[in-house]
Amino acid sequence: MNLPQSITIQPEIARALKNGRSVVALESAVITHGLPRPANFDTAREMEGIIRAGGAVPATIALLDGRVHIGLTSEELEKLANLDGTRKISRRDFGYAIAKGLSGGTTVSGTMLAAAMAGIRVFATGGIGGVHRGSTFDISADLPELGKTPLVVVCAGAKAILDLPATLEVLETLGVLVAGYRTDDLPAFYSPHSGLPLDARFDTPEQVARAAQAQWDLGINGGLLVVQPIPSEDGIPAAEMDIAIRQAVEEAARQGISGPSTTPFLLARVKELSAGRSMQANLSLLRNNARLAAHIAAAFSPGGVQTT
Ligand code: PSU
Ligand code: MN
Repeated sequence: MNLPQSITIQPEIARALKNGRSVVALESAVITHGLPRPANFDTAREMEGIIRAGGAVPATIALLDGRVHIGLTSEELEKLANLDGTRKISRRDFGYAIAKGLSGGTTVSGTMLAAAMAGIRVFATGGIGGVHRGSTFDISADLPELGKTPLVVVCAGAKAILDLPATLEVLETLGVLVAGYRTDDLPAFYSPHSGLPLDARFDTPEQVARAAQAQWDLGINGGLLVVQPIPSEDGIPAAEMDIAIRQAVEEAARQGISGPSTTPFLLARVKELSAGRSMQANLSLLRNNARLAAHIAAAFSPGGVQTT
């Protein structure tokens, strides 16, 4: 594999890709900006274990001292989880972070971009970014990335702190199919249901792999977004979450929080306002998505799944 100089890929992952074994990419903005210590490190390790248990090789992607890492050792993961002042790395940040020798967690957009370069086809995350409530010009770089980078992205919907109907509209415009996994409406991250109907549904990992492969065979080189509801026992009813979310959004506006700090601010505030319940929910859906992503990766046969 001919990867740019600035990328380090773990030998186990390079070998797995070469031999047609399943690999699942994991993001790291959730480690640096999404979860508090020590839950960030513990959860990252746990997700890697779940992916291994599902028969795939985990590839956590991050920037360390100006190098893009595809796969982290346990020591590297621990270092990243405990670093202060890391940058959130999305598409726009790579060149800058490399030139300045920075470390940071890759967002969904940053992770997709690096994963696709390495030939990884499946990626598990918690929730994608989207259109922010009340600020329709704050649109996450995750959305255009989904429109142009060929990866199956497994998530629990867009984060409920966002404007979900607007997020679905933008994804449609960008040519991204949002498909429910064993559900007919968009999950709202902390809550299993948003009530927003979806136009596509999959019930098995094989169906997902077949659809993605068919799309890519046609040269439609965009993502496929698979949305899986949080396990019902860990879900928080949308109406309940909404009270905390509204308050957090108001506070962000009042305090002049903007740009990449918005999402981490809202997530942290919602966690406080929900007395930690939202974090338990976050951990549960992350594990659940890692499990499904491993099964989808396994459903891609070595030479690509058969579409006929
Ligand atoms: N999901 C979580 N926690 C997070 C994120 C997702 O449970 O912290 C991160 C993802 O990395 C996503 C990013 O790509 O938030 C979106 O940030 P923004 O809205 O600034 O694009
Ligand atoms: Mn933004």
